[in-house]
Amino acid sequence: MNHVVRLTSTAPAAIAVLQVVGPGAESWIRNHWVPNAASNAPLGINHIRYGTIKNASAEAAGESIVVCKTGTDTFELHCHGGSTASQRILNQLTRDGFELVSWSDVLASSSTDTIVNEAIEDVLQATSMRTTAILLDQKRGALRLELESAIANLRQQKIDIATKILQELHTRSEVGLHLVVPWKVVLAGPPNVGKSSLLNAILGYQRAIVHESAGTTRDLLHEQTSIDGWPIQITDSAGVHSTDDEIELQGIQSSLTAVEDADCVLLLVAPEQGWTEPHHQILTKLTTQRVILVATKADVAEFHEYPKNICYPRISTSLKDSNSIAKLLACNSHVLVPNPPSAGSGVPFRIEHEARIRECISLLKQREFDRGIDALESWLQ
Ligand SMILES: Nc1nc2c(ncn2[C@@H]2O[C@H](COP(=O)(O)OP(=O)(O)O)[C@@H](O)[C@H]2O)c(=O)[nH]1
Ligand SMILES: [Mg+2]
Repeated sequence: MNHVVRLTSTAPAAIAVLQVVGPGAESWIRNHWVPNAASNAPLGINHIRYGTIKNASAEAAGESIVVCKTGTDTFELHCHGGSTASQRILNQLTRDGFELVSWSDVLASSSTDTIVNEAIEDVLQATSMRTTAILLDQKRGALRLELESAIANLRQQKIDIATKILQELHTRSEVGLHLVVPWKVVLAGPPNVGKSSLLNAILGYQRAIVHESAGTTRDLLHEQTSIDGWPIQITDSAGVHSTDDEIELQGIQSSLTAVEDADCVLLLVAPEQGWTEPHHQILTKLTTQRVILVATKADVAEFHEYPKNICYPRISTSLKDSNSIAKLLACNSHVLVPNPPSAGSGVPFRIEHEARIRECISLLKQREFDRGIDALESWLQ
């Protein structure tokens, strides 16, 4: 069967690689590809050849690619990264009868180890070296090894050791579930405390409009970045305050919903206004314990008068002091992942992994040891 697989991720990258497979692969390439050095020599295995894939419409420029034969009836086409160039070639191939096969289908047919397959799929979505390294550890078997060790201990009636292994894995699943899906970090506070300015300082460019007049930010503004290698979706929000303005009220409602959904909230307080009623209102919406109190505009005045019963980490920042922003980011990284998994340790990285481990821990608590072993073994089969 003639088919094509996109080997590289759809995330932005320098190069995209398509694998074209089947008895019709070579003739398709010969019909659509013009080698740079005119030659009718057959494509040998592992020979690298440069050329251009012709465009379906004769007027448009073709796409420069490298062709490499990697096996009988199997070729790789290396083209420019991003989705435009590769998608155009994919469209040409599928129009000519090549079936588009997904990565997960290829993995499922080449390996029976689902954790390995899942890790490979997630590595393709990873956006930092740090998260990639953790996922590669799981691909190499770190999670499987710890689960097998839990089973072996259960078989030897070492229930405490097995429970400890599973509990540690369960703790690590929190970071595991955020290797691809970013942590949601929300900047919240009353108007004019410097939320949009801080967003821009964290991102390193002017993403949000900053102005001395209150109510400049009216809607939620999301941006993807990473802090210390942890993927983050950072959200700037409208300032919370009392108003009758219908549009502002909608913005404030969105801010409070964002706080409710957040994995981490940076609650900003500025020296001019100090601690206000909106700060309390925001705190009542929290569903997370991950909060940092950020006293902004430290160059104007230092703010310290927090209410006594509010015990979250505190940081002072000033746009004029880049060290203070770096300190905030370090604090944020620590609040999100206080104990980063050490190299080589097992990390559950899918929702199903967390659920299976939680279920097994609960079986062990009920002293259902055989069912615990069965649950783990059926997962690893
Ligand atoms: N001096 C000083 N001014 C700041 C700082 N951060 C923000 N501002 C000013 O505070 C005003 C409100 O900032 P903005 O980011 O729009 O606040 P937001 O309403 O909370 O988003 C603007 O005039 C900013 O330039 C800071 O660290 N130092
Ligand atoms: Mg703003």
